Amino acid sequence: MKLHCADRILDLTVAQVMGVLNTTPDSFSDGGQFSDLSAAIKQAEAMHIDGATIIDVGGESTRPGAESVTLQQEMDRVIPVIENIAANIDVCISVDTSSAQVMSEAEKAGAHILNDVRALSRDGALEVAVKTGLPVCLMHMQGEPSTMQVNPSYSQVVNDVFGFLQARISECESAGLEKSRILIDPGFGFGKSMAHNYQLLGQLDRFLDLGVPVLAGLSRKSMIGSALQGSQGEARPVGERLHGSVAGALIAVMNGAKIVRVHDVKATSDALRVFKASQEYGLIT
Ligand code: 7PJ
Repeated sequence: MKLHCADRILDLTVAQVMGVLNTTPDSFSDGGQFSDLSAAIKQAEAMHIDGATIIDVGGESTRPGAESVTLQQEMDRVIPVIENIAANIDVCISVDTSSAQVMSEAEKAGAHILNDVRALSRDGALEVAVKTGLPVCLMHMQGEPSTMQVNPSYSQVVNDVFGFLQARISECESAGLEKSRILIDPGFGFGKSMAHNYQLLGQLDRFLDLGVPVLAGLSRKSMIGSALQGSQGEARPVGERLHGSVAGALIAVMNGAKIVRVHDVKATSDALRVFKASQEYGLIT
């Protein structure tokens, strides 16, 4: 299965690693240390060398309770980074945004994939996405980041998320976005309890019925921190979730994910290479 991304082709017969490049000063998992341009480029380069075939550039923090960002701030954060990566690194660039204007400018700056945690629901986003000709990741989220973790509720989480994504794929297709350009993501941590997240992870293969590649992002998220909680019930700190995150990424891929969005690229790539070798030698189907 090949995904055409502007002038590039991603081979999704093998699971690909998407490295997270946050340009937000308040990003929860890297403390904002990459907000400076040259540091961001260095980080992108390192992730590429470590095995990332996609770099996901984001300028809006969507962690629970995060403050909203202005359009200008988001533009100032992500566009120079995208331009610079496009000029210097031989890698696919995705832009993590919900804004139509940012999508449009990102495409001009050299982005290859649009990644929208709001599944193109904001004003103009769907129209702009169609115009760019780029592939789009449609993610499920219940609520908005500021309040989404307050009391997430579903009648049956896997069915509900499946139904949402199925409807969104149809709406996008009706608006002129070809199915071959669509990716879907159940949105781990976006308006989901621990139980919701693990039901989605355990039944991720259900989403393959939608007929488009599945992307999964659970790196360093609270579902990992909660599974690794200490004896007093305290969540494992964000900086100590590497091994748990690698396990989560591997489970996602074994359950059919074709792209995993991660912070720890080298560790994840190593795990996926061992998985691939096991498949090639017939140990796992
Ligand atoms: C995701 C994302 C995710 C997709 C973020 C974080 C929060 N995009 N952007 N899927 N998460 N497609 O990294 O914890 O899960 S930002």
